[in-house]
Amino acid sequence: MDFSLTEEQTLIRDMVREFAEKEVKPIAAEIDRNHRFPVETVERMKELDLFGLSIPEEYGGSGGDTVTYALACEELAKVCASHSAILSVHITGIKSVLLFGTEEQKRKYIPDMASGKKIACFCLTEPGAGTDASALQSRGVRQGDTYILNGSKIFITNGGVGGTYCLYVMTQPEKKLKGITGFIVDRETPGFAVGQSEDKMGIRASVTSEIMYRDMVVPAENMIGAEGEGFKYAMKVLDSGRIGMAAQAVGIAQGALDAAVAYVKDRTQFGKPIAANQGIQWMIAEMAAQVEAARLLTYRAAALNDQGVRISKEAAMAKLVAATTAMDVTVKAVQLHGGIGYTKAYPVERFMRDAKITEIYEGTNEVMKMVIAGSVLS
Ligand code: COS
Repeated sequence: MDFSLTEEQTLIRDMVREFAEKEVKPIAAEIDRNHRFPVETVERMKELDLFGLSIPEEYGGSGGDTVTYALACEELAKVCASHSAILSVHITGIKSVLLFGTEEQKRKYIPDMASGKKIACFCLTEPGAGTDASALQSRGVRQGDTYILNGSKIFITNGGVGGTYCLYVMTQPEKKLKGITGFIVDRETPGFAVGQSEDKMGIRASVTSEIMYRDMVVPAENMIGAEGEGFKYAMKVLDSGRIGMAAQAVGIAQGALDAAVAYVKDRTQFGKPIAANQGIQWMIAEMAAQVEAARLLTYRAAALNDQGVRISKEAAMAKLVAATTAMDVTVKAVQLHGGIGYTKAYPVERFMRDAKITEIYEGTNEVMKMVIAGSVLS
């Protein structure tokens, strides 16, 4: 068992770390406060080829494996979880086409997504279909060589800034989850509209929007894979997406831990740094061990994904442990800062708000437990 990173993984991690430190960190508080999508750093991420990470070069991606992608998500989240979310969900958006699209679809759609020219969106959730992803109300009705799509989606990460949307709708409602079909939809398609964006607790610099489609005509050739297979495709895409989410949680937790370590060494009370107290040391020790455990589970799920085996359980374990860790560590980091930690003078209150979403999106902690239990008990 070799826990070391390859030369390529190390190079990309260091490149993303430098970008995050130099260019993202200085704006992280402001974009959170102003709820602002960071156009300038997103452009830089395109220049650095981050939007094509883990996407094969033959489709215009920048290559690299899932571990590399996880490292990038982690490094971004260490300073700003919004940047990590923007990247991670974009890659999840591409995966529907990469894993299940035809060769023609891959050549037609992936290069523009992988370059960042068209940001990708993964569109599954609806008001009545969250954890129960099979309860979709969106409908697709075949008409000749086309499908007519009607419905709406909510909580779509990158929704307001997307270019290409992988949309899952019911084409055979009587078949329930075996009646779900995926489609590739361009933002310019008549009938497609972006609705309101959410005013969120955390990851406030990422745009989370409602999207709507009314009598939208989509060519049948834009169908992803086979009709009725959409649920399985979406679940498989989410399996790898959850690695990005786990990595994001690890990054948030590491960022909070780093901030807490710096603070407890600097803050003096009763004539000595508070880090000299054993109570504080034990908190820091627990936080550090939790972060490392979450990281190892995340890298392992990523490495397994690259071996092409089913990783539903491993990804769910990584996301569950990493999200719980992120929440726990960020709450403790605020506590270690005392009163000032509750203000915006330090980043830990932002990390705490950002951590919460990792316990919810791309499958709640409870869904992760359902997936894990389903696998363990089978
Ligand atoms: N990979 C491949 N196939 C999968 C799969 C996966 N990860 N997960 C499920 N399937 C298949 C199953 O094998 C089963 O196939 P068969 O009918 O051929 O046996 C089928 O899909 C149905 O699976 P299951 O019975 O487990 O589905 P459930 O309706 O019980 O759903 C949960 C299970 C709750 C785990 C699933 O709906 C889920 O993950 N929900 C959360 C969705 C989510 O993350 N939403 C957030 C959206 S993005 S912000």
